[in-house]
Amino acid sequence: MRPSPPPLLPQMELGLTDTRPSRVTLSPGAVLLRGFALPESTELLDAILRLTALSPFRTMQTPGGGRMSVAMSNCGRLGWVTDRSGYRYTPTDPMTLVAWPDMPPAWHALAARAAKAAGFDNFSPNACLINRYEPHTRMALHQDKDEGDFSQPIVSVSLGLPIVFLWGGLKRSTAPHSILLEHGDVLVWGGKARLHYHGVKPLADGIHPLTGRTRFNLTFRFVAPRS
Ligand code: MD3
Ligand code: FE
Repeated sequence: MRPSPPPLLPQMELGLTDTRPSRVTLSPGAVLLRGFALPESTELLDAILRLTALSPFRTMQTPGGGRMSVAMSNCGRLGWVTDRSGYRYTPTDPMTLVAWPDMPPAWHALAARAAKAAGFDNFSPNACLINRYEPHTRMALHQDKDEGDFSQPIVSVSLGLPIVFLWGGLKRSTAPHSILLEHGDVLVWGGKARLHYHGVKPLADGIHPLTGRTRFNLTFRFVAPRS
């Protein structure tokens, strides 16, 4: 029999106060906004279910012939995909052969508000990658460089189980720092941080009251229209 994970003890029940700062600059251009999306987290989770009923979660093939362990979907004008022919953004979901679902206005507004809070005005994402992690799912160190316009930040929203996020430098060889991303946390990556290597450690098993054994991550991007 598998040992069951320890029950979650809310801090308040333990009589503890979270004294960590809510806004942390990790490096120039990289800002962690702890709990920024907490007030709308249940609405975000409801919307993820609605959107992924239209464009279901799927694991994608890498150009090298492997398969990513993260299950993905998208909303917005463009969606990120990978298959044997490479990484790219497409206006159509290759699984359903119709356009990706519209980005909910509340999602666009949240991403723009977070970017502004981190010092990036006028962020208007046209793509949102929706990642789903189950226990053991991980994401290897990589750069996000398929967007074409690196003057715009990327805004990421974490929901459900916590995960250890790895944040490296401009070269793959730079040893990454570890930082815990929790339910409701928002990260903004712009300026010098935009092309930094990053990834996540394998998701540790657990039970989140709103998502069960799952973590979701939303990444809001501005993808330059192809000329
Ligand atoms: C730093 N996702 O989808 S989010 C990705 O938790 C991705 O699902 C991870 O990396 C996840 O591409 C990490 C935090 C993040 C997202 C984009 C970044 C950090 C970033 C782009 C540039 C630098
Ligand atoms: Fe990434």
